[in-house]
Amino acid sequence: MSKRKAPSSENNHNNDICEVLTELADYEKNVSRNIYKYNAYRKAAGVLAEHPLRIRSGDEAKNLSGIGKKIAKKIDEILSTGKLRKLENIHSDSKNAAINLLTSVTGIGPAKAHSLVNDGITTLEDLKKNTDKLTHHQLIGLKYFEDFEKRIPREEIKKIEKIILDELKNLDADYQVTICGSYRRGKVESGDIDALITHPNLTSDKIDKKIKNEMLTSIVQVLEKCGLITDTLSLGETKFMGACRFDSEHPTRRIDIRLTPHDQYYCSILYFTGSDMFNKAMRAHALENGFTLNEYSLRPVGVTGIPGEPVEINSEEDVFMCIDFPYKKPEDRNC
Ligand code: 8DG
Ligand code: CA
Ligand code: CA
Repeated sequence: MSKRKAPSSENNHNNDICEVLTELADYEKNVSRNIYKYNAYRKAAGVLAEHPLRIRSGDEAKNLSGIGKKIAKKIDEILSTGKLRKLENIHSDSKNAAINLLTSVTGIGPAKAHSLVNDGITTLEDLKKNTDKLTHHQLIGLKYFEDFEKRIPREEIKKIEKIILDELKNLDADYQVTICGSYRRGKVESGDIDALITHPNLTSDKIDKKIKNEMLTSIVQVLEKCGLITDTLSLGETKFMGACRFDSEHPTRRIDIRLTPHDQYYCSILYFTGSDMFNKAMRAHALENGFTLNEYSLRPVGVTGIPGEPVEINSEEDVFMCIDFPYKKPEDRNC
């Protein structure tokens, strides 16, 4: 999805400011396509969400990392008027509104949204009349637009998790499954389901693309057969993106399934648990301590700047320990 949510609102003393900054971030990403500004607003929102006190002025906010003069000025305006003119102007521009709407259809990114709007396609009705302009992924996104906009209650993900665990156990008892994302961070609702799967036979040194692809294909087939998976958006070598449904009483949900080598499993779990802001902070900390961290591995970076061989990782805790970062439980990674 092209829109990422505002940082957690639970215990957030600066929620109103965070919401405005997150909307500005979305605008920069989807309309201006300025990723630098997008990241700056996201970072500022993240820092404010984490701040244990209500911010009383832009000057005070400037003491926090990631908040400079321009954002501080906006904070002053929000605090004194309860709104921001820049955002009001953005809202009143119909082209922006159209791009925002179109980018909320899965598969439609900012570039595609711009091109559709330039062709005069600005509403879901317009999209339905121009299906020839859409890819298979975008068509499924349009088909389930209302369903995909709905948040998924934790209890429902729990039930879906059980189906996946049971079905894969039947396929091969050695499969390991972890539902990551906001669900693993303990959220009561999630935007989609992020399933991470590994198998002891799958290791990065003897990766056989064909075997990997066959494994993922057979996993998807089993989940289709039992009626959980309803549609495929894309099926790659290691990543499946699709739709699933618990039963006909429930909406259709977005599900991502990733197959990861066994020796990379914990780095992947860490990455796909997020939050993305937490990942950013952790990666930066890793670098300061001479390591490079990504969804695959943790590697030392020598003076040459070239990453060395991956460190052997057998748990998430191992990663925290290696980079000297105090361990945080998934529930505490919601920044
Ligand atoms: P949600 O689905 O409830 O909205 O939240 P989420 O589970 O945290 O977000 P997600 O979009 O499903 O992404 C899952 C994790 O993937 C996220 O928590 C951290 C990792 N991730 C990043 N950066 C990005 C990114 O730019 N896009 C996406 N989709 N995921 C990212 O660290
Ligand atoms: Ca998710
Ligand atoms: Ca996801």
